[in-house]
Amino acid sequence: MKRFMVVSGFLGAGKTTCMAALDDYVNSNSGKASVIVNDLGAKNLVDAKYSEACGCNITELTGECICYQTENLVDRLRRLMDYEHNDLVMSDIPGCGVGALDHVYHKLDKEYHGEFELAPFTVIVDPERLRIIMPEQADINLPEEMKYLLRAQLQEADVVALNKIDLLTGAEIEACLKFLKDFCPDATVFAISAKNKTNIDKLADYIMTHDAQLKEVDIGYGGPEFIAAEQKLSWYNRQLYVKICCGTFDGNAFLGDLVEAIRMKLLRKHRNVPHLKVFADGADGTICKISLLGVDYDMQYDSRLAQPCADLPVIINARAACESQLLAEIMDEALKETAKEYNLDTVVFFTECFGMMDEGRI
Ligand SMILES: Nc1nc2c(ncn2[C@@H]2O[C@H](COP(=O)(O)OP(=O)(O)OP(=O)(O)O)[C@@H](O)[C@H]2O)c(=O)[nH]1
Ligand SMILES: [Mg+2]
Repeated sequence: MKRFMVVSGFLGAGKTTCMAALDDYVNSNSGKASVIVNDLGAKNLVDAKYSEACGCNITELTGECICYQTENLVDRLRRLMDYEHNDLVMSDIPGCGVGALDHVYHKLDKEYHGEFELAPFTVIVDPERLRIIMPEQADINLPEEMKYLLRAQLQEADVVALNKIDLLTGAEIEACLKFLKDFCPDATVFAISAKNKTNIDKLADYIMTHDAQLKEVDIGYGGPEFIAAEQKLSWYNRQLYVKICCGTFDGNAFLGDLVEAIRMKLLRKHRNVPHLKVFADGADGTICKISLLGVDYDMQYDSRLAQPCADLPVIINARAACESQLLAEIMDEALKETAKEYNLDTVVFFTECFGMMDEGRI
């Protein structure tokens, strides 16, 4: 029997980075691992492209959260396990997601009993976001309603991985760990840096040798707090192509300025973007990937193009605390203005933008 694990956690907590680190560790040490990149909306998302570029074994399962496509998930797991002989398959759920303990783990246990070995339900935590539910109740410009998602995700956890410890002092790590151990007394807590691969070996060894607890917890799924949180969030996915009429341009600077333009416009409207991701494939095989974790933070270049470019295919994914209509307008304006600054022609191939709870969304 082969192991399957769900990796949950708030937007930008580091799920994708952590799964890539675990994938690399398992593939180099004890067997074969693979990642299912799950998100709402279209294919060709930044997480899939970036994970692939980092050398991770990935397959995409998009459209809906894995909570609502059990048959597709099972088909995929059977292929990855029976034909491709993976020892561990991990899937994330969308970063606003909760409910996978019931909708995925308990469902697999009941309806496909014995077919899959369920590894601990793992929740990745960003210490900066955790501060909003810690006693200090930090105000980091996120809607109050997000607190429900952070708490509900922790309630579901068998394993909690406090991520990004490379950014913390020893005392800060201790304070976060103490809070997490009190808040989730039946979970095993790790302190990791997915980026630097700190303690990924310990986390991997644990999830390969322990089983999910299959806890029964009532997280208030579908209730008023759940609805209030989901109502605050919008998803934006766009694929486009930019080209300069003559010469070359600095693709890294262009994408950075685009992110900055989006950030400033959201800030002016008092909206936020818990995770904005931009990805571009250079002609020389190098990539640019930028993450912005909120309007108050600096953008993070996770990878840069090595050379100036004449053209560039770009993917933009935003998970925003902003109404979908306003978000779409902000994105259009930011692209138009930034492309003009760099003298670029733009072709937009695909755009989708929806509020999580928009009326009429199928
Ligand atoms: N300093 C630091 N940054 C990290 C670490 N792990 C992830 N990050 C950064 O945090 C940002 C978000 O990481 P992702 O892995 O994309 O987060 P995610 O949870 O998959 O985000 P969504 O899929 O949008 O919910 C990226 O810029 C990462 O490089 C870490 O251990 N340390
Ligand atoms: Mg991700």
